Amino acid sequence: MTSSIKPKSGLTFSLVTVMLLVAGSVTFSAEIPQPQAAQDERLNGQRNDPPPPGAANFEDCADLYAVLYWTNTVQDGVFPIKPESSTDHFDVYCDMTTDGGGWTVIQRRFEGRLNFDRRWSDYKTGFGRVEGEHWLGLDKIHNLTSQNSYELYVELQDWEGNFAHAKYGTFSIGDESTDYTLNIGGYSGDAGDSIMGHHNSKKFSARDVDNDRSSAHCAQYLSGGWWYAGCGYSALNGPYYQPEDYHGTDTGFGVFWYHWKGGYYSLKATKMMVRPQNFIRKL
Ligand SMILES: [Ca+2]
Repeated sequence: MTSSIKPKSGLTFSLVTVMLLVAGSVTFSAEIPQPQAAQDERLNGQRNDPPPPGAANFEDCADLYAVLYWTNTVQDGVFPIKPESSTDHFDVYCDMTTDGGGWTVIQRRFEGRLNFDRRWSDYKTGFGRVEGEHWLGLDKIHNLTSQNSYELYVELQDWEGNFAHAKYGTFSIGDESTDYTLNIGGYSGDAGDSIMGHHNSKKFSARDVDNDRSSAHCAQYLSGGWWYAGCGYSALNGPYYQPEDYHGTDTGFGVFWYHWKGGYYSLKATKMMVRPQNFIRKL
């Protein structure tokens, strides 16, 4: 049994086999990625080395959470997963602490160093580094959310140090043939609902693809890909502004969530993450 499981930070890792005794009666084994020194990492955590045997046993971070729990190593970090319908494993950032943990992060922004005003192909495959600011990719989000019934957690932070969240009991997106149509419902939280009421059942748009329901091109107008209608009440992939560079309506739209801070407040940080509805918080 190991007690040194840590989030991996590089391309390579070894495997540690851990025998776990569950509920005093059922024994199973699980192989856990073991970190090594940081190595070069390609865009979006894509690997160019073949996966070690047993490396992709986890369908998502909720799947992995149970193993970390029983080895007393629960912490946030980067881990490889492989959803059922994915052909390859890939790295994701696992939030194992917010609201009971087990969350697979699909979008994160907090410093504005990564450009989100991108083309369809980038939103499809993902961009950024999963340990930092990134968009996981629409194909991966589809593969994740199509293997089970998933929920979505949106965490927002303003420049005064306040946090708010919006949680949706239902969240999935279609595949590319549907233009990644959004299916979302079941709002709860303290941020207000700025997706479900307006953006549900809408297709994704990017700067080179206009699938919205406006005469304008919302993804260009708001400078980021999203499930726009006409255009909408949220744009978490909008342009990132430092507070000294943002002056409300004079500047235009930034990273906004209308029902918390209004349309002319550009947020400091955002995090979107998914988890199966049947995740068991307290093992
Ligand atoms: Ca349009």
